[in-house]
Amino acid sequence: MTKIGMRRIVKWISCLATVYFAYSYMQRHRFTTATDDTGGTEAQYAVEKVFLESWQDYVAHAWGYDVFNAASGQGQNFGEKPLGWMIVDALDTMMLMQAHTKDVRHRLRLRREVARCEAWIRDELDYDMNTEVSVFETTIRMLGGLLSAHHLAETLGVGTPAVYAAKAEELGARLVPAFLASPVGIPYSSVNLRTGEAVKSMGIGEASLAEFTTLQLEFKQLAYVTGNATYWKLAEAVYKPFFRENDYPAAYDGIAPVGVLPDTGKFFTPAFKIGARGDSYYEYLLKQYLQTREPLYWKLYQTTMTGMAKHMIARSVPDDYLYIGERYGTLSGPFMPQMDHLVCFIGGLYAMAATEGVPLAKAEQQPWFDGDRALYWQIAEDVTYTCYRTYHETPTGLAAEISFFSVREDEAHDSWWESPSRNFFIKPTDVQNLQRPETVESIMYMWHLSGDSKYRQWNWEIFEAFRKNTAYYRPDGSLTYTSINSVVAEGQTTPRDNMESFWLAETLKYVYLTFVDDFDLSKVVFNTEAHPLPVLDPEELARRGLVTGWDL
Ligand code: DMJ
Repeated sequence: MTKIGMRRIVKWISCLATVYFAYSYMQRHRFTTATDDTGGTEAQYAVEKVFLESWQDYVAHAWGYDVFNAASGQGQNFGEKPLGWMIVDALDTMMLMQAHTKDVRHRLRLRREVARCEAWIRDELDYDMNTEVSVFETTIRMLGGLLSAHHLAETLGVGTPAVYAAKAEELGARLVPAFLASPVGIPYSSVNLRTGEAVKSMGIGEASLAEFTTLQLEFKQLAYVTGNATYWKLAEAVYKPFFRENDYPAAYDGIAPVGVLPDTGKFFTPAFKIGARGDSYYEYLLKQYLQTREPLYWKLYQTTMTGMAKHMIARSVPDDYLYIGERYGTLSGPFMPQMDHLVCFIGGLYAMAATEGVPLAKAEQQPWFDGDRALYWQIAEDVTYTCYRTYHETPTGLAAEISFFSVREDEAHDSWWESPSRNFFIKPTDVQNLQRPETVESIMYMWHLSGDSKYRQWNWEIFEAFRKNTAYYRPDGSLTYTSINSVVAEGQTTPRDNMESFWLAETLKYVYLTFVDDFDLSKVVFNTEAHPLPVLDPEELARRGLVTGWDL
């Protein structure tokens, strides 16, 4: 080639590069503020960046492992082989970001990472292992993750649906013995993936309410994808025994204790909580209705909401923050004015119950929008505000694992941290933050359903607090993100040496979706681990023989 020819080629390449960088810069800076009413392009970019930093640090230090000890930069597995805990849980966040990003370089990187995950799932992930796993955690994270990857691969064209469907079917089949072990169909809490041996939880062997009632969205979707109605039937069979054995819901106003004996269905531990061990029982009643439109689940959900208003909801002193407490013994027994961070999903749930996923203004015009729906919306606004305040008022801008609310004007607790507004306290044992998603989840729903820009501002503020306080620089200067020991300690936060998979699967996804315009919440149902599953057509379900086989 002549010198002139060479020069021309170099000129063309540099010309193309300039156009490419100018284009991607313009795309990124189309809107100038992260919380701009018209769009969140800059915020989207910032969240993608933190996601990619977190993810690529995992890839560099612990690729394939189930647990990522982020501060020390090491990986571990739960059993003899990896279950895909980080990879499968994070995958659909990458798929969604790839579909919605406005940044060309991010899109290319995300596409490469999706392909890396898919190849690992296809070639390395092997569920034939002599390892006992939690039925609940494996269902919500792995089965849910595989089924949503299947759904997004089909609808967004990002990946090979058959790879995910095959793995989901294999995993589902290996979880089935947990259901069959119980004489009444309430699954034991763990199962060995190779031998099928099912094991009750330690001690008396009770099943946690939230655990055996948070499998239904995934098993119903699996039945739909595989055409095997057994998955559907097994998942639904869990309800009848505990309803029948305990005169539930009538005798309990719809609020159930958190412990149940799996061989009979009898209630055991008399603790009533919407947080740990109780939370997603309530969530999956509404979400099954949204997934399949079976009226039974709407009826059940409404019963539980009435009971919640009667027995569990309270307001703090001095500013009336609405929160959901705990009861012990009976439903009129001692009330604990404390709320797990886990409860903060409930704002989003109430909002979805009010509008069924369409914007509030549209829902209010529907014949079904009645006084109950209006009340659900009001509770959604109030409890989401409280959860936001548990972030906004701490020195780090991050919420603690549990907040304890004031019931008296002169309330004081030695050695507990007191919020500036005096509405809540944090005990020294509860000051940690595990990068949990529930508050940003509710705020994401409130933004899409109300269009009120304050919700974007709140999630931006929380995201900034995560970015500042959960970022950790190792001694070699490399960056990671990790849970922290205290949200109230002054100065530098200390890391807990763990990046939970729900940081990638849920927290960053929900913050991200807050800044995606026009995300239609009436088309998908997020499982409790933020994996989006499709809303199913009732007529198609009936044609396939997938219908509810029980009633109250
Ligand atoms: C997640 O695994 C799920 O959201 C679950 O339902 C509750 N806890 C964590 C996140 O906090």
